Amino acid sequence: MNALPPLLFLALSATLPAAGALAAGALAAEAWPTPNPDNAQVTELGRYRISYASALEPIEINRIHIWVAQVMDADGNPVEGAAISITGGMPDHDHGLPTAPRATAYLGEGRYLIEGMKFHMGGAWEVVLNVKSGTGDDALSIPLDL
Ligand SMILES: [Cu+2]
Repeated sequence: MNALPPLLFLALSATLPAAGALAAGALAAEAWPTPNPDNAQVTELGRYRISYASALEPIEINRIHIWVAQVMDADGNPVEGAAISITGGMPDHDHGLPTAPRATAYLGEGRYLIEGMKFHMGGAWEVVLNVKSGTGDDALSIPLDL
């Protein structure tokens, strides 16, 4: 009696993070930014192809916003169940990101919701998406000129 039926458990797993994101003030599902796979970039070791979209386009200084990253494997299949961590900063200034962005929900089709993105000054930034999955560890460094 204490185990959820598998289908119900899957449904809860899929909806709870999204509900949390909405409570945190994120955009409704229909408004999530949509990465364009045609713009995908290959990770350092060639294990993944990642495209991303920012809810702020262009990105504005000092505004917390969300990104969506779409992660495909080298064959173009969506990568599910990956652990994504976000690092980065301004290499020229020797400081990191002012926030600790996190991947908070899986949106399907290899897409991951990233909350807490913020840049607090103009200049050359670097955002690093670190991906761990059964396919292996790899990272993509995204240069941004803000
Ligand atoms: Cu700086």
